[in-house]
Amino acid sequence: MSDARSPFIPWLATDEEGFVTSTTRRWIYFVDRYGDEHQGTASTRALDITVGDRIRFERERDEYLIKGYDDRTNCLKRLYGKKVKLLCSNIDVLFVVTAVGQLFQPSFVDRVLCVAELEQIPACIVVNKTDLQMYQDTAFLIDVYEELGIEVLQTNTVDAEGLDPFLERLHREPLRVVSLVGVSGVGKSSILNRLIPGAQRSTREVSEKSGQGRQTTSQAEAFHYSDDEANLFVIDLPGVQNFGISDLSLRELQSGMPDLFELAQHCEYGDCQHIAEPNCAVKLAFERGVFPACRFQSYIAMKEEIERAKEY
Ligand SMILES: Nc1nc2c(ncn2[C@@H]2O[C@H](COP(=O)(O)OP(=O)(O)OP(=O)(O)O)[C@@H](O)[C@H]2O)c(=O)[nH]1
Ligand SMILES: [Mg+2]
Ligand SMILES: [Zn+2]
Repeated sequence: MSDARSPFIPWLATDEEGFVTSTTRRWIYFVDRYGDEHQGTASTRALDITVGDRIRFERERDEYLIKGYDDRTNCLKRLYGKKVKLLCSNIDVLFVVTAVGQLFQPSFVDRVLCVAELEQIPACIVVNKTDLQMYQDTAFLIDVYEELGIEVLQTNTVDAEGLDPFLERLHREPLRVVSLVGVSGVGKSSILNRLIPGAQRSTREVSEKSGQGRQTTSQAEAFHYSDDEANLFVIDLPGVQNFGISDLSLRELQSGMPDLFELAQHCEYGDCQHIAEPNCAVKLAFERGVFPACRFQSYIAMKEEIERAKEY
């Protein structure tokens, strides 16, 4: 039965389909097309379920068995040690959240953008905490990413209107699932709480966190958001410090950086690594200041990480 408090999810076609909102070692939490919440366990075919998956379930008395999940349009993953961690799936827009000042880390942003590009997840950068002093570095980085063709939104969670650019993005096209990714402390959960006050995600200053690990958010969780123009889920991810990418090949790394890839077409050697080769168009562009130093540094760091992983 339809629950008056809960939203109807039009893109779940049948009563046996659900949308995964969170997972634990034991349980998969999901909502059905009427917005009713359930918890179930997975059959062996559905063990790698992530938040954002569309599942098919069976009900037997009060127990729910998840039989499988639909093909994913994409899946955001990162390497943690030697293990691939699946973060979330079926993302229509990935918001890479940063903040003014030191929390705007291009080394992190470039990793996520690279993985998003390879998974064909549209990405958008959010620079949060614009109520604080806007440093020159931040303005420079905003230019770098806009130049790359990536939209950069500026938000804060202090003013009532601080999320307007974010809301405008949610309203621009029909979206089902978006996700917030970023290092710890940039304000992902604060953005979520502003957007969906009922979510009540805990938020904290990084420096206040003692002895309990670095992140405030420890579990990925999807929250439903709707207004006159939007009806979608927002996934709040735990802060990620090391977004490992060493499962990628060097070829993938280059494809994941479209600006570098385009320049590389003009290198003398087809297999140019852009380190010490003669007539390297990437190095030349870097030396002339056309290819931003931060992008070049990110490339070198990711390349070294991939090569290190191969040595073992
Ligand atoms: N000045 C200012 N502070 C903010 C803003 N947004 C969030 N904060 C503060 O930043 C701190 C971290 O915010 P969180 O929302 O917990 O950050 P998070 O990205 O979810 O962090 P993790 O869950 O650890 O990944 C909190 O103390 C917030 O109050 C903002 O727009 N301006
Ligand atoms: Mg959080
Ligand atoms: Zn080159």
